[in-house]
Amino acid sequence: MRTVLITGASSGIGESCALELAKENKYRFLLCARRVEKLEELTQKIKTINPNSEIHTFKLDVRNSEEVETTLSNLPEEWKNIDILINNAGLSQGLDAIQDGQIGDWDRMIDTNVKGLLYVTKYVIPMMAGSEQAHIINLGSIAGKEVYPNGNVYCATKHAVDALTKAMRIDLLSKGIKVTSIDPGMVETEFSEVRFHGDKDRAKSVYHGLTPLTGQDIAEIVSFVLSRPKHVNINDLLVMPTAQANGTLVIRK
Ligand code: NDP
Ligand code: 8X3
Repeated sequence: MRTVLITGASSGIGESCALELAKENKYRFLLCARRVEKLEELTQKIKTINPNSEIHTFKLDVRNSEEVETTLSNLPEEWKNIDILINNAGLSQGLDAIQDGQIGDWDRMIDTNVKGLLYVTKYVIPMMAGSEQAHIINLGSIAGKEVYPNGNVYCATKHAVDALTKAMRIDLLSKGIKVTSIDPGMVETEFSEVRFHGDKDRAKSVYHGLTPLTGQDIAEIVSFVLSRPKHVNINDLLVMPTAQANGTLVIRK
């Protein structure tokens, strides 16, 4: 059994990854997010798929470095060895021109997508020391490859994730830890609702007239990436809906 820690498992891509990997009977799960009630619901769903799954859920705000250190160092003894980290927790807030952006939105994106990812990674790496198949998967984005109008700070955070993925791959080479970036285009999750501060209609309109990716699509890719033999690493995987050519160009019918 490989122990996988998924951040942001309460929704979207993180939740789908847990459900997909649960089908395989090869993983035990450390699942965290701020909304613990959602993690309890997810635990029930996983148990339906695989009643024997071992799961430990806990509350974690990745933005708080002290909370990350204390929570991870106080995990129960049987959960102190980690094979796989899926750095998935992340968000976009606002879609405004740089001159109109809100400082609170900028802070939340930078603190979560960049600093949060760094904090979790820092404290998990030592927990991977005994692993034969250690692997870190970072959720990047098409927004980490291109910049689109009004995407400014979100794109900057995902460009930072892209740089950190490359840096981790270099620095962790001697430790035998694989590092992969999965970079999706539009995936229909709670992402747009969070971006538009709870405006469900505006969020829905993002996906109107096209077929976006689903969390399940990304989870199947994560499963494939994790299933490669020890000598094979997928460095970087860019995946788009067929209806989306790049960061800006979509075709709606
Ligand atoms: P969701 O909003 O559905 O899920 C985001 C998850 O991140 C939630 O579980 C949320 O949990 C968690 N999260 C947010 N802030 C924090 C925090 N401070 N501490 C801990 N957990 C946090 O969006 P997605 O599933 O779409 O997003 C997952 C990742 O995929 C993100 O990194 C996103 O940038 C990336 N991505 C998404 C794309 C898309 O189009 N949807 C495309 C490309 C990349 P909670 O609120 O309970 O804490
Ligand atoms: C999320 C995808 O295109 O909304 O990272 O930036 S996009």
